[in-house]
Amino acid sequence: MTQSEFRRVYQADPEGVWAAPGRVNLIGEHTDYNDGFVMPFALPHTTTAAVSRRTDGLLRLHSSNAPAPVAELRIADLEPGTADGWTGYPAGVLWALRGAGHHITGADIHYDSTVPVGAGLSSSAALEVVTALALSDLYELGLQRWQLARLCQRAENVFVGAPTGIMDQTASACCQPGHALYLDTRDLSQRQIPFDLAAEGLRLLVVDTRVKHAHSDGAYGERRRGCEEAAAALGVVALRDIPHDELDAALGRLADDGLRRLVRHIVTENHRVEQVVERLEAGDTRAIGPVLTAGHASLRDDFRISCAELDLAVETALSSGALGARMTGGGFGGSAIALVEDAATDKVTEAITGAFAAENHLAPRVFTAVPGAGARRID
Ligand code: GAF
Repeated sequence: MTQSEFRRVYQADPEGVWAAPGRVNLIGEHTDYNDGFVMPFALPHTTTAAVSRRTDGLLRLHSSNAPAPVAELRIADLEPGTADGWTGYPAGVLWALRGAGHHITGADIHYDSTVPVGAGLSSSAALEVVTALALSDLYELGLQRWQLARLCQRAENVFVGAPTGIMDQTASACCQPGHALYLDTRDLSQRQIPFDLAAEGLRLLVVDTRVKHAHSDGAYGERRRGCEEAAAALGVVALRDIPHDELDAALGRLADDGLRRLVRHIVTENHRVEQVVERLEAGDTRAIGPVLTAGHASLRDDFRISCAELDLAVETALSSGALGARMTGGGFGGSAIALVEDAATDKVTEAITGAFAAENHLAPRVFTAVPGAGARRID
């Protein structure tokens, strides 16, 4: 499909086809811009890119998901603000590669994607990472996965202008099938944690609420600035440097209740990531449920980034038998996750769908997430 569309659009065969996945974050929310811990896994949903090199300095972009004529950009002219909408992500990657001293003489790219857009499942990271990997391979740049992730984050932060952390790009670049990625966002050291729920008679449901509240982008930046202000007030490089057993003392040194709440979320969330890793490594998968649920309460009450739809999905999942549930991703809409026994899948799904209908919310999309592969060449 991606290949034949490339042929139709550019009248030639692509040199290769690459894929990069979206992600679900199991635990560790908003910790990544605090140098903390996260634990995402890759979705089977991917963005694929069919790509060929060019020699005339042009970047040509086309996507099945945004039917429009081919966008044509001159690589030498790329600066923040020079590419609109979805094209900003791949253009930003070219800009970041060039800024890092890599010589790219041009590319024709056609994209297809099955990653839901606006669902908090990292469709933008998938788009960035697939572009970076394809160009790194074709131009033989020899970039390692963590370097691709850093370049993609720079594209998103500076070129697109979204102040995100490094989790989504690293997840898309580094995840492995059947595993969750335990990542230290300070130095990008990582450990693959086996996460095979099917073998244990369990499932992780994703509930895409299909809402994205308008203030989400501004609120993300506000939370980030608040965390930085709190770290400065406490005299640490990042909130990651506050150990869990020193939380109360740190809170006692902050007069501002808003900052205290941010600190409490980040410090307890880092601790929850460690608890989830310990329980999974001990083979006690069902015991991660309450940790996930505690994470939701912290995001709702302390970090204050949940919303009515996410709370309803979580509360309904829990009251209909889920072992644990929480919102996942940036917040203010997007998706929630629920850990359920296989046998409870239909009951939980129907309860959520029914609760959304009763509140006149859009019908949510509920699906089972099985940990998939990170970015790769597929043809
Ligand atoms: C978004 C951001 F892109 C990530 O970097 C991360 O901060 C996440 O929200 C919250 O954990 O997905």
